[in-house]
Amino acid sequence: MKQFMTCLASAVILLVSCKRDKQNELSTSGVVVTILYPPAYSPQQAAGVTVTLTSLTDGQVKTAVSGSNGEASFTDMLPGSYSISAAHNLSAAEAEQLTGISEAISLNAIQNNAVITAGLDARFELQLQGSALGNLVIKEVYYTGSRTPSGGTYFSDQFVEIYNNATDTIYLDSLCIADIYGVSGLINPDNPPSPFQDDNDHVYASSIWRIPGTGKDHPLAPGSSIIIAQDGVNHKDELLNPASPVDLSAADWETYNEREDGRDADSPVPNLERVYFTGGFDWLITVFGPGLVIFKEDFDKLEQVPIPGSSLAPRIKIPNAVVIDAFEALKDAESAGFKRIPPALDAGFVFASDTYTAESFRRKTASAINGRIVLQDTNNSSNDFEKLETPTPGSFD
Ligand SMILES: [Ca+2]
Ligand SMILES: [Ca+2]
Repeated sequence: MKQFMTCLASAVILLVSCKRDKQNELSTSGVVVTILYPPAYSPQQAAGVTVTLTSLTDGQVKTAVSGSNGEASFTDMLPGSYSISAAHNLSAAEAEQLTGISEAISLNAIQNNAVITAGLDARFELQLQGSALGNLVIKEVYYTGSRTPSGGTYFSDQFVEIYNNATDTIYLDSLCIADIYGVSGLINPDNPPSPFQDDNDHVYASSIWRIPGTGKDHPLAPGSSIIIAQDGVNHKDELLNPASPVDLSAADWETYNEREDGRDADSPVPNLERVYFTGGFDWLITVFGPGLVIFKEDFDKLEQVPIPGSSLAPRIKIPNAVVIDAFEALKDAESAGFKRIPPALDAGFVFASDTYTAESFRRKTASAINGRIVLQDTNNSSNDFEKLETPTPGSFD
């Protein structure tokens, strides 16, 4: 009898131990975590990223590195709740390959409470996030104006196009555009350069227009643009200038300069806010070559500065630090001494062959990332812009 009991006990122990083995075998799982770059990056799969699984039960940590397919694999994982995290630093050169924008960036991703069930292989997908790379840029400026069929001059068809050159949506609310004070060259023999030239830390605006909105009213997707027209009409109309190169009736914004005498027309195109204005009938930017900046800053924070030796209205002093992008055009190749925009914002300038040539200046394409055009931005209009025989509002053709 005693022998039998011992035997039975052994059998029970054997059974238990066998069951425990079975449980251990069942309890581990394989886990694959796919790491993706932010949506605007190409390719999407992020290789070489260290992925960390931290058990929320006992704090145990396991790591694996993602392969070229973006997958990091883990074996023998015990069931339970985990936190999955990934962090990845890109050098400027690496970021340029993936986004077209040459800026170093740190990317991160985290998923809390990832549940691993006993015996079941699990897959998770994490998308890395980071601050936007790139920014708004001036894509095209058509300032030269055009000739009418009878050889007259026409300048109401000017426009500026602003492009989202970044990896994320940018909200245009409160974005300002300004033309910078100073002549474009020796238009008259006694023309002096801007009296503000010695100040390399600011630009001095003659007029400022602003996109309305309360913060998130006007999103602009990566690779998209807006057109700001002097007048948002079809300039090819018989009554305007049939020889104009542009129809701006589909412009996003126009500069409507409301006046008692109604000299500027208010087309159905939405109006920019006129923040500060020292021009005439309309926001005519000089056909000899304007200096332009886009920026964001409360107008009330900007200093109003008298023009030395002039009784004209004060100009608005804008710090370089708030300027997002700048464009400088001067009268001709010999006009470098008339630069109005500090080298830190724009080290060069463009020039047209003459006034009213219908020539336009468009920023060069640096690369295309998964179909999204990335524009060249070296803060030098001489390098970054090319002269076109005719404007290309809203396109690159
Ligand atoms: Ca207008
Ligand atoms: Ca309007």
